[in-house]
Formats: sequence, structure tokens, C-alpha cells
Amino acid sequence: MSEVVSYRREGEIGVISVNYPPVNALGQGVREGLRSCLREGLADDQAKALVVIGEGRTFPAGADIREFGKPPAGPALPDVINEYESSEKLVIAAIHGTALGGGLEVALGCDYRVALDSAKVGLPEVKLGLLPGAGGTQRLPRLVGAKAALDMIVGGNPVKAKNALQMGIVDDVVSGDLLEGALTYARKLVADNAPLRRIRDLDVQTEEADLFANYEKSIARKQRGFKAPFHCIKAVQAAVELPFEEGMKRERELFGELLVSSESAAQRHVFFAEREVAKVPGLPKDTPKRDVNLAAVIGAGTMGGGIAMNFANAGIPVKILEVKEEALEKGIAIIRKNYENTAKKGRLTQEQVEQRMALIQPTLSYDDLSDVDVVIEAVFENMDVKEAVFKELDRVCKPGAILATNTSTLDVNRIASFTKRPQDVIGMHFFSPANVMKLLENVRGEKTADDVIATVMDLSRRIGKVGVLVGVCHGFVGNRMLHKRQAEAVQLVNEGANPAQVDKVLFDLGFPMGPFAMSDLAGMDVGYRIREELRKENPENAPARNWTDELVENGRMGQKTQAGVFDYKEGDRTPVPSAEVDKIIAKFREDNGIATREVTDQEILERCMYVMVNEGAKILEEGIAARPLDVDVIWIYGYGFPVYRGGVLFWADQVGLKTIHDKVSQFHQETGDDVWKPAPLLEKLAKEGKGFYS
Ligand code: 3H9
Repeated sequence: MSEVVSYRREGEIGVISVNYPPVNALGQGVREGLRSCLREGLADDQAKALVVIGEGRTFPAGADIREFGKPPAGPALPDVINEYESSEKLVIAAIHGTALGGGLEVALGCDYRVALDSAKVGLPEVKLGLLPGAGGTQRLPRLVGAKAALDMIVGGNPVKAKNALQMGIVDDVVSGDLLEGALTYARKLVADNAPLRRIRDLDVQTEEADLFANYEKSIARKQRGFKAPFHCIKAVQAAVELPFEEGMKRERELFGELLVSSESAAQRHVFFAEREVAKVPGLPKDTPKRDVNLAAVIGAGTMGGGIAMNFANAGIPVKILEVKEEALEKGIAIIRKNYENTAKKGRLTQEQVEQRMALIQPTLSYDDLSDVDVVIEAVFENMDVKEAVFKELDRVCKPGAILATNTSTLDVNRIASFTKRPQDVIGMHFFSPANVMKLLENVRGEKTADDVIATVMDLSRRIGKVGVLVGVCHGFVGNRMLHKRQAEAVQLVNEGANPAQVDKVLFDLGFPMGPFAMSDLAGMDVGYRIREELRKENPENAPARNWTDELVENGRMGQKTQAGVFDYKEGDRTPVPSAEVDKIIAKFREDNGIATREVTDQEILERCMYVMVNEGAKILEEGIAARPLDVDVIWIYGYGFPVYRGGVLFWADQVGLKTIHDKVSQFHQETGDDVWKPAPLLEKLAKEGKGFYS
């Protein structure tokens, strides 16, 4: 008898109850228990119908992902579900929380489904690089039609109980006590002599001709590189074209292919890594947190406005400060425009727009910030400006307020030293556009207090971000690695590659865009200004002039001037190779006596990627990132590294650290450049035949 699933009777209804915290995942014990309790219920003469329910926070939220990759242990979920569907007694699923993946598949094996009004149901396997492998691709289309099933299975997003009722996925929605509601429903079915209702016996609705081919075309661009969405389509197609049993067989084959795919391994890695980053090594789980009910942002520019929107979206009132009235009004108008655009797309109602705008309180006076719990500075990236801001914040903010800087490159310890409370100062580095990008690099200063770190990590989640804690260094984790890649990309062009070729290699690896399209998007003048600043401050160690400096000096700033490394047509973000840029590059090479050669795609890949892996290893050694998974999550959520490759360091493990180390050493010998000096950690792991994760 399984301990995680139990059977009892409530009057004439048998109740099968799953109790396997935290999410009642369908691990081996649960599968075993579901089967034995079903058999017990069927053998119980006094039970006229059976109800399956989850204890705690949810109906089963899917198969136990931790079991994937281990040797299979019976009973298999499809077999268990088959037994439920074949039951001679009515079985009713009682759903609360999130009935996801295998959980919903269990519910689809029941005759009827009752859901709590707050419940959600879905088949999110695609997000793990999988497909519903316990009949979901065969049963859901029979219930809701092929098109609606494709939307749910390929999209992977859950639907709310009310919508599930309209779609026919659930038969009743109740509020209050779910078990009571489900028992009442079951008793009524018994009283009405309701028939068994096996989904496998239903016909599939076939809709538009060419549905599957068209569907594949419609997702091709967005799902580039992913395998699972396309397998999902094939499985649903099998539901339409094949008898149930054969469709199940086809689903099984396709599921098996995905289960052993590198894409799914990477996506599952990301699932756990994303949750793991919230657990900071050395920071006890019960570290107290400060209350955050009122926030403030300094600066109403693009960044400040975007940051403020995150708080308003999460229902947290936020003050936004500018020194000049005109800039403040402009910033607020842009925020409103952003919300209205979202409303136009149907993703917000006008009422929600007004509610969010009402949470954003503009101010011109620092004295208005005396009551805020957290303030995030998002002003110009210049130490003198930051100093003035933090001195003001130190003067006006109440004791215990968290003072955060959104700096992307400056020294957080120095910024903290401008205040008399460095323990309350932390970096919160948002990525542009701040209201969209999910990453938040939280930068711990030397003196940042533990409760400030715990509060900011928690706040990250509250405002919908994935917060990763990092240490202080130039560029922190993400930009430090990015800058190395960018320098390499520029150098590759010096040597004979052309910008479009470099971009294509990284695009083909799965990045949403290449390094040069990215710098055009961000604005080439930003990097230029930083380089010029360094050249003034420290001419000996400053970066040498390169051809991108010439572009900026020729007015080519990127997309905003419709000319950067590439040309852009008005209203079109597609990068077009530029003859003018080719000339500037050729002249730069000539002026600097650089002889060109043919640069292969393989060399571009190795130099742009291995330089980041080497830097990532240095970042780990220095403790700037605590674990490889922190680096990987940063690259996925901050820079669009393809999820199906699991992050830069996960990818490196697949390539093999010895291969990478040997190349890094070779480049070091050839160039003498310090950037290629193999990180001792990389050297050690390569020698031991290990990876970052093994
Ligand atoms: C599937 O079902 C395949 C079948 O079709 C075919 C089989 C043959 N397994 O996210 P949270 C852990 S594939 C194992 O922080 P929330 C999670 O790691 C599966 N563990 O909570 C975390 O652990 P820890 C399809 C799981 O409230 C803890 O639970 N299902 C699983 O923000 C709490 O999670 C899915 O893809 C699991 N299935 O969100 C659903 N799920 O505390 C995946 C969670 O040690 N899960 N954990 O860090 C989710 O989307 C969210 O976890 C959920 C709760 C919405 C349920």
C-alpha cells in the first residue's frame, strides 16, 4: 500500500487522495498508489462512484520531472490512466491548484472533471522539451477539437477553470470546499444514473484542411531550434488520423524521442536552475525580510519608466522622481503609451491601464521619498551623478529603506560608500526593456546586509523577475561576458570576417540576434561613450580604437539613426548589410596595416563562445557567480541564449571542456592576449575530464 495515495469512503462515494508535497507530482509511488487505490475503490461494493483529489496546494502538477533520465519504474503513467478510463464505476477528478501535464492527463482519463474556480489546467510539457506522453495529445483533441488542443499543447500555457469549462475540459466549476463540491457532483451523477464517459471513444473534430501544415508554418519563426513543438503537432495529427490505440503508440514514440533529446535535457535543466537561483548559498532560508509596500524609482527615462512599470504591474505603488518637470511628464506619457499599446493588443483592459497608472506617483522632490521602503536609482551612468543621488537618498530615506542602484558597470561598493548606511545598499540591474526582460542581476556589495539580499531576491519574484545574486566587478556577470564576446566579434571583422557573417553564426546557434544587430539595437554610442571615458581616465589600459568608433563618429549610432553596423529602413528593424560600413572597415584595416584572411564560421563560433566560457570560469573562481547555473540563468533571461541549449556553461559541457580548453590555450599562444589565458578552473575541469555540472 502506497503512503502517498490513500483510499477512503464518504458515504456512497470512494475518495482517492494524493498526498505527495509539494505539488503531488506523479512519481513512482504516486502512480503505484493511484493504481492500487483505484483497484480498492472498484472492489469496494459500497462505493458507487470514485473521486480523485489532491491534498495540499494542488491536483498533481505533472509527472515527476526528477525521474526523467533515470531507469523507468512501473507502473507507467499511461497504463495507470488506461485503468482509470476502463473503470466500470464513474470516476470524477476534483481539481484545484494546477492540474498540469500528467496531472491533467489523469483527469482526462476520468469520466468527469470538477474544478475549483481558482484552478488552472494545462499541458506545459512543451516547455520542458517534451510532449504530453500519457495520452494528452490523443484525449484532449477528442474533447476540445484539434485546433484548440494544438493551442494548448504547443503553446503550453494553462487555462483558467472558467475557460476550461467553456472549452469542455471540465464539466463543472465550484467555489468554496472542493471535496464537498465534487462529492455533491458525484452523488448527482449516481442519482441520475449518468453514463460512463470515456474520452477515447469520442470522435475527433477535424476542422480546416491543412491545419497541421499551416500550424507548423505559423510557429516556425518563434519556435526556431526547438524540437518539441513540432513533435506536439505530429502527435495531435496522429489523434486525428489514427485510431486511438495507434495514436497512443505514435505519441509514445514521439515522447521517447524527445525524452532523450539534448533539447529536453537542456530545458529541464533550465526549469530547475530557474528555481535554484532563488536559493542563495550561505543565506539561510529563514533570513528575515524587510516589508516592501512602497517603492520609488529615480529617473523617468526609458530604464526608470520600465522599472516603475514592474512595480505597478505587481500592484506595488511606486513614486518616480525626475529633477525637471518636462522630463517627468515625458516619462509618464511614455509609460501611459506603453500600457495603452498593450491594451490595444487586448492584453490589458482600459480599467487595468488606469489602475496601474494610478499606482505610479510622479514627483520632483526628494523629500517625497521619506516614506518609501525601496528606491532604485536609474540615472545617467556616471559616478558623480550617482554620488549626488545617493547622498540625497541617504538624507531623505527612512532608516531601513533599501537603496538600490541600477548601474550596469559601476562599482556598487563605491556607490554604497556615498551613504552612511552601506548595509542597505545593493545593485538591482534590470535589462532593457525593463518591463519586458525577465532577468534581474542583484549585486551584493561588500557590506550589503543579509536581510537586504533576502528582501531583494523575494522582491524580484514579486515583480515577475528571475533574480540572480552576483558580486561586484566590472559588468557583473552578464555584461562582463558580453563585452568579451563583443570585443572578439569586432576583432574577427578586423581580421577579415564581415559583420553579417559573424551575426549569422550566433543567430544560427540560437541567439535572437547576432552581436552587431544587438549593439545596433542597444545604441552604439553607449559603448563608445564608455570607451572614450576609459581612454580619458586611463589611456594606458584603455581599449584600442576600433572600426566601431569610426562608425559612431560618422553618425551611425544604430537603429535609432537607421544606421549602425547595419542599415535600417524606416519602421523596419531588419538589419541590412551596408556598403558604407564595408568602406569604413576597409579603410580602418588599411590605416592600421591589418592584412585580412578568410575567417571560417567555425572560428567565429569558437572565438565568440569560448571566450565567454573562459570568462564564465573566471567569474566562478572569483565567486562573482556562486554556481554555473547562476551564469546560465543570466544568459537565458538577460540575453536570449537559447533555452534548448541550457545556458552558456551547460552548452560548454556538451561541447566538452577539454575541446574548449585546448582551443582557448591555442588562441592564447597565438595572440598572447590575456583574455585567452585559460581560467584555472577550466584547466582543472578539462584535465579531470569533468564539466561545470559534473
Ligand atoms: C509530464 O507531466 C509528462 C507527462 O505528460 C508524461 C509522462 C509519461 N516534478 O515552481 P515551484 C518542484 S512533464 C518534480 O517553485 P510554484 C519544484 O522544483 C511535467 N518537481 O512552485 C520546486 O521544488 P523546490 C509537466 C516539481 O507554486 C517545488 O516543486 N508539468 C514538479 O511557483 C515548487 O515548485 C509541469 O511542467 C514536477 N512536475 O509553481 C509543471 N513541479 O521547492 C511544472 C514542481 O525543491 N511545475 N516541482 O525548488 C510548475 O509549473 C510549477 O512548479 C507549479 C507550481 C505551477 C506546479
